[in-house]
Amino acid sequence: MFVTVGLGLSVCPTCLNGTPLSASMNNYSFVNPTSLSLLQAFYFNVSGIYTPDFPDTPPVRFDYTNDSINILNPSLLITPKSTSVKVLKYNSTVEMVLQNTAIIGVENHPMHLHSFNFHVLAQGFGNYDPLKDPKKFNLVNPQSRNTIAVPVGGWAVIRFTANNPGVWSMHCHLDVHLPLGLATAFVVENGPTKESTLPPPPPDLPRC
Ligand SMILES: *[C@@H]1O[C@H](CO)[C@@H](O)[C@H](O)[C@H]1NC(C)=O
Ligand SMILES: *[C@@H]1O[C@H](CO)[C@@H](O)[C@H](O)[C@H]1NC(C)=O
Ligand SMILES: *[C@@H]1O[C@H](CO)[C@@H](O)[C@H](O)[C@H]1NC(C)=O
Ligand SMILES: *[C@@H]1O[C@H](CO)[C@@H](O)[C@H](O)[C@H]1NC(C)=O
Ligand SMILES: [Cu+2]
Repeated sequence: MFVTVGLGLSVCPTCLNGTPLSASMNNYSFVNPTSLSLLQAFYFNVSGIYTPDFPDTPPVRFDYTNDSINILNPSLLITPKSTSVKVLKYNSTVEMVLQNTAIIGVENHPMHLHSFNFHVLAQGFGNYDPLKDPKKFNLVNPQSRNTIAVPVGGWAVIRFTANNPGVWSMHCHLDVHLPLGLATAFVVENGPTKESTLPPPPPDLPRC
């Protein structure tokens, strides 16, 4: 996956205490569901809580880290709200390039993944180069982390194995960016065995 992370503007300026600021991954600004949790929706097969349409690439290609972007291409600033997740087959290997954008402004985003540790293969400044930068991948002794500070105006490449079924959030860990929508979630499907199948909710799960 190639995933942009950064700020933007909301189409709904009054949504978040009047601030027009928004934030997104691949131009999808995440909104938590209110009627049911993501995990319950997955377990009980309830549709309409999330959409499995989080894209593997940004909908628009642009010069991601060019500071002039806000003036040159103001139409890129608006990021729509949704509850979009990425569905993964059990045990699949996920490689993700996290690319910071200069929309509104370049900023550090400590990207945190629930449930999994990932390997950090490479990091750099500017736009990720799919031809040159894979040569920098550390496939020998990469760091194992659950959070990666994507370099300001730069990129980081991570890899993990989706071997834990359930719904797992991936989000920027800055308190101010999370409610702005800098998040998505992975829905990891069940595996072939009982051990790789999501157990039912506990009987004492609090009810709304
Ligand atoms: C959800 O759908 C799956 C696949 O069709 C099925 O195996 C499972 O039993 C369903 N779960 C519930 C709680 O209905
Ligand atoms: C940013 O984009 C503008 C317009 O395309 C271009 O002239 C400029 O060289 C770019 N800046 C950098 C640092 O690449
Ligand atoms: C995000 O999506 C909106 C609505 O489709 C579009 O206007 C905007 O240009 C997109 N921005 C980027 C950075 O893809
Ligand atoms: C998941 O992948 C690992 C490593 O390839 C393999 O050892 C294991 O058997 C797989 N698990 C299942 C349930 O397929
Ligand atoms: Cu952030």
